[in-house]
Amino acid sequence: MKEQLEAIQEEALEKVSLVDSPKELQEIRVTYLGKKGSLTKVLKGMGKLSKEERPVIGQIANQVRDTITGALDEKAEKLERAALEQKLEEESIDVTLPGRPVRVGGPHLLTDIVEEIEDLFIGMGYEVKEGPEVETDYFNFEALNLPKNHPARDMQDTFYITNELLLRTHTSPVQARTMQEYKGEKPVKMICPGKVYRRDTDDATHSHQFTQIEGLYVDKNVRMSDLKGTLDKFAKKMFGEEREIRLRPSFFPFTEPSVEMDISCKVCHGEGCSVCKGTGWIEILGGGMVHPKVLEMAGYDPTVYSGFAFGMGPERIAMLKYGVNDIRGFYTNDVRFLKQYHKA
Ligand code: 2NM
Repeated sequence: MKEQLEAIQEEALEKVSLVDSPKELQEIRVTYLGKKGSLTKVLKGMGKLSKEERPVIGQIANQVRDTITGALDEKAEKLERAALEQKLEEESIDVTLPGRPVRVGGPHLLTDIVEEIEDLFIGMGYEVKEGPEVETDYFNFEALNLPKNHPARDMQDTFYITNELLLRTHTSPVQARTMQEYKGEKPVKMICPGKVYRRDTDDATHSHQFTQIEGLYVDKNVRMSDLKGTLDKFAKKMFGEEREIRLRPSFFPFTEPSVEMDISCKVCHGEGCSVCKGTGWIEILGGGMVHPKVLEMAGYDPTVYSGFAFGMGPERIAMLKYGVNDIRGFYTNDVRFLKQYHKA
């Protein structure tokens, strides 16, 4: 019986040394130490032994059981450790590797300029209004004192869709719509940014589609001096406190009187240079007192209400502010151009 036990131990240890999975290890445990295991069977036969033999064989059997259990436990721990090490190896991260650069986009230069202008006027109590780019002939022309066959309609070549529908040539129709919406009953203080369209051939300074921001302030007792003060504030905030403005007489069908506004040249301080073409001044916008007919058509009594309006091109503002020399840069979306003007 002693030999039998020793053979079992030898065989079990051999098997334990060969396995490499916890599942197989468990199978060995059952095969030798389980209820129907081979060691258990031998122990069950101990009753047949003599009184003298029993304790001797019993001691050996215990030793064999302990040895096999020890080998199984040791192997189990070894396998567990190996599995953990493999897992750590597989999931390890090299924190010293350089990161992959994340390319971050940003607002378009024009978007930034438009928002900057919006913020300036919001700060002066203006609301921001938008309107349709496909406009009716009525709001784009008629309501702005440009009746059919008016010669001033030739000033802007228009993309017509039908006889009555067109791509708006300016954002003024948004102002006409707003005045009509307010029914001549309350003041209007608004700006309207947006895309406009003209039948132009694209070159460095012209584009068939560009951006406009127009402003309108209608109330009782609005005067030309209010327009001048407002635009002076705007020019200084936009281009620098040292800038001067000047108004020159001009003509627009929807304003009377009409003006064009220049800002003093930053490059030569009025001496005359290539940027201001020797004049010391740079034109940046147009405006004037809203024509009584425009007020009247929108439902405002021109003997009670008066107003000023103005319009500017954000592309031109951006070109002057940042020295961009080709308007097409705004629309071709070459990232090398655009990212030069990304704000931090
Ligand atoms: C300009 C110049 C002058 C203008 C007029 C109006 C309206 F709808 F109130 F009559 N909106 N914008 C206006 C006047 C725009 O842009 C150079």
